[in-house]
Amino acid sequence: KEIAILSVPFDLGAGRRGATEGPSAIIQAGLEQRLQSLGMASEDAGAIRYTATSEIDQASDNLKNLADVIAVNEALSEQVSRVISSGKFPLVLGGDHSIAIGTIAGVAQHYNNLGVIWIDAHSDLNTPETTGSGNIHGMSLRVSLGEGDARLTGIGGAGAKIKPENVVLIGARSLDPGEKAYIKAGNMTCFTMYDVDRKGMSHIMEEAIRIAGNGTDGVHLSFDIDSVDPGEAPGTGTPVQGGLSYREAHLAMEMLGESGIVTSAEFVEVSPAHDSGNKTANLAMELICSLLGERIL
Ligand code: DIR
Ligand code: MN
Ligand code: MN
Ligand code: MN
Repeated sequence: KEIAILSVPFDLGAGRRGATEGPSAIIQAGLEQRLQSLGMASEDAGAIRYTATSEIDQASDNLKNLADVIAVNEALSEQVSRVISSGKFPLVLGGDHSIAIGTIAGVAQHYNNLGVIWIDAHSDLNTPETTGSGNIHGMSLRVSLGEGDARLTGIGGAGAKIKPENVVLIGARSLDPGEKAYIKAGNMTCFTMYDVDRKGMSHIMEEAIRIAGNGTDGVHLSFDIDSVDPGEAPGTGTPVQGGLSYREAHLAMEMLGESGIVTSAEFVEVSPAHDSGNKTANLAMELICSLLGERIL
């Protein structure tokens, strides 16, 4: 299947700027050539264009830069849907994680019961009521579940795009009180770093593939590069120690690739300004290749 690469140079959903340069850094790491050597055709579908508002409103409380987040995600949702209609596999490069709102809204137009594998140090399950930062990249999964500000949940059509029982979180180690309460109360599976340490990544991925694939008609992978340990992925806005090792991250991608269940993917939060050389963008490029079929032997 041909890969359509959609770049989303956007960072107004995050508290620290820098993820706008993520897509170009991942592409410049040699993504297309490497996919070509795997025998995969890819098309650089270009950057999402949207009309930005003139003012930066970091001051506005619990939904910072709301107008820009809405504008970029409406445009992204349309582009993602168009890519799927054309029979291609959408590969979205962020950008901060607020762009998952648009990606999932676009993907969900084509699947009645979409599974989601969300690999992240965080859970991005905040609402305007529970957020401590006001940054919308900490709310995107909750918005996709149909909860939060109606102007966000309405992107790409009103209502929930996914169901909590079809979502699997992997790699969590920094959760806000409201996020913990939601996970503990609900039917969403969350494999924290404790679980990864205790059971091993191989077992965790077998479980994740089984749960996200159970009764679903497609599976979206949302990969926040801050899931990986800052030693391997320093170039990101909100690094958290104690993350996935280099091999755990690759194994997750290799097993997802082998499973054949993934129907769309996004890689977010690469911030070259915080990187050491191009280490983190290069890692993201490699992980994409592992997902799409690259193997050691
Ligand atoms: C925090 C950090 N939970 C927030 N979230 C991040 O701002 O809501 N998500 N960094 O990726
Ligand atoms: Mn995230
Ligand atoms: Mn984030
Ligand atoms: Mn994160």
